[in-house]
Amino acid sequence: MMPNGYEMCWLDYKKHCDVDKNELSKWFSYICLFDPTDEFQVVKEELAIFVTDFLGFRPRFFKVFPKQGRHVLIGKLSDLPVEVNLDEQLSEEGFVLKYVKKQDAEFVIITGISAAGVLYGTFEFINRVRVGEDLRKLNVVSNPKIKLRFLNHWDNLDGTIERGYAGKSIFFSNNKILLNQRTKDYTRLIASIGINSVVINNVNVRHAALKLIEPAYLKRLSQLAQLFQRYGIKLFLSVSFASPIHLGGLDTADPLDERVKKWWKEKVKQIYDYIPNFGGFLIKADSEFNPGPHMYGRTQADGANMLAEALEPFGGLVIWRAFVYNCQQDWRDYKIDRAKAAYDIFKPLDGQFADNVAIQIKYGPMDFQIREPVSPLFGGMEKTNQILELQITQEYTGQQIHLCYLGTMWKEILDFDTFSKGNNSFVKRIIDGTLYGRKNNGIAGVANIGDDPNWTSHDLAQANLWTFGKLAWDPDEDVKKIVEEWIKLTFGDDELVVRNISYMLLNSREVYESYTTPFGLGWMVNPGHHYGPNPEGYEYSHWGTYHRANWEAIGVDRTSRGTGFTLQYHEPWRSIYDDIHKCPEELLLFFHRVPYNFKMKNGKTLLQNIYDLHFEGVEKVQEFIKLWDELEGKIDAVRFSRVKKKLQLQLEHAIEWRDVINTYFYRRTGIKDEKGRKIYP
Ligand code: GCV
Repeated sequence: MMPNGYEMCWLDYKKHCDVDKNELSKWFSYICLFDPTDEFQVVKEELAIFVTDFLGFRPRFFKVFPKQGRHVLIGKLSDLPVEVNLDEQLSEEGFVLKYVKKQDAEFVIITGISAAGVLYGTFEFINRVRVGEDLRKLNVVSNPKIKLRFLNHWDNLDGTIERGYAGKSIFFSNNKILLNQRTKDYTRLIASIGINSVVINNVNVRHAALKLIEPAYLKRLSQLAQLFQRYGIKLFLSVSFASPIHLGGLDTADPLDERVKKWWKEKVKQIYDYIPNFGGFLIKADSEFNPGPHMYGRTQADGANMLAEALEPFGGLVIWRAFVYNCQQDWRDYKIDRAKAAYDIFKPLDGQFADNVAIQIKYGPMDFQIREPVSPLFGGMEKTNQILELQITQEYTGQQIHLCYLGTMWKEILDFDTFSKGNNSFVKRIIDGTLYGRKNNGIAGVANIGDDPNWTSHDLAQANLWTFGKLAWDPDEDVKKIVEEWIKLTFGDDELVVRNISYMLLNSREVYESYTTPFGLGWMVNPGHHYGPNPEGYEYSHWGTYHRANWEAIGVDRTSRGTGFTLQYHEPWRSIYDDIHKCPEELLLFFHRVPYNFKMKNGKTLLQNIYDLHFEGVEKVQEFIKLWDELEGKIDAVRFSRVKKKLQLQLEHAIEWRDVINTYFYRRTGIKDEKGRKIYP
């Protein structure tokens, strides 16, 4: 526990695994730091916290090169007094951890080309020490595969967080910007998982947030940006496309209007005067009542490029969201399919976006449901920078009350083969820039943190934040390995602790899916806050999210015979999704309208599968509780009981989901559960 009352997740250096601290101390009594340009202040700070908390003494730093003993040696590659042979080339943010013996002295070296690289290496080094890795075997070269590794915060200036489930904003309160110890600890936390870009405010830019790019806020933002910079992070802001009207007094925000262009150019210059390392803008335009270029008959490219032109001289980026769709649909209109919108709007613009524009695309064509197919826009655009948007915050996935580890889902998305350039055209190869050779690609996660003492409300939801960073650094990394490392750093390396928590995390997404909306159904939530079951909550609304269940069938026909959504995919997906017998069953109801008595691969009907999954899902939550109970006494009492309470609540709410959904279908169809379990008539 930190002195000011909150915890530092995986960075709490007091928790530890079974390691020989006396042996380890020998490496740390004499840390050699080569820092001619004084860039490693935060590296020093981090090591000082680590050695003090973990080993129990304050380390000393020296600039001389020792001839004897064991030492940690830190510096940029170009400044090191020893030669380090590399098996792989280092990129700007990459790092090296290497054991070297030189005559009577032994060194573990942390190095990189940039200060950020050395900092990332320091965090990784500390993690490896904490889990007891043999330092004499260290030989790591690690480069981030994805260039832009974003956290997006949906924080409002009044301190609330849109879709936030872990308290209030750590950035804003009462329309003021917060800058305190917590801001610094946040920066440490996210730098430790390799995040290099942060948007601190909500994409829905309203009220005071409209003024964030005014001098009254820019001064303080520049201090925040400086803090971020010390940890290799760039500050970005969400801005309103209508800012020239709100702030500039113009009567238009038309991107082709010369006055509008001029206004943005001057505004951008002013921002850079205050914040020389400013990252750029994130824009939600023409989306859910936010203004955009469509209002003026212009394209998304016209809008994005106008801003890009203003940012270009300063090296700034425009991150432009593809979440554009008609949110005023009539539910009676069977021709419009929201799933098709992003592709229909953006695909024709491929090649028209400026080099410093990146299109940020939600992973699925709808909106962060527990299961959706991967958006066909990945693989649809070849000449456009792309950012994959994921939701770490659990809006539709249990709101940090339910255990729902998302790493397994993200891995499936990253590993999805779009076949856009033949085999192996994976999403991860699009966003790491290797498939299409574009430069400004990335990954963005909508953050799940707030000012709760444990940052994420559910302690196990910290694993989602951790995993996001790890996959952003290396989308090829194994999720099980990522999870186990997190458990060891967070709860220690007791075998049962690692086994049980790992099992719970790795299975939790399927469990949540099974008692909520399996087979790609989605959306059966209460409108507005999106928590808890409501089978027809969105059925007659204007949001374009319908399942159209009647007495004999459910689902939307999105095949070539229906809305034509499947035609947005490359072969073989187009044919696979189009065919009810070939479509992956977990997505069946996303692509097809299916009779309840449809026979599935396991020989049972669709409806019986729905009933079974809901009963089994609840049983699995009971199993999670049993597994958690086995850990009593093996992890600290505070966190044990906090998680226990969440699991009990999850069980209660899973039962509600089970009964509401099963009852809904039973009442619709009149078909009984084969096994005669309790469903309400
Ligand atoms: C920030 C969904 C959410 C909104 C969110 C929106 C978006 O519709 O419910 O809260 O707005 O997505 O991603 O822009």
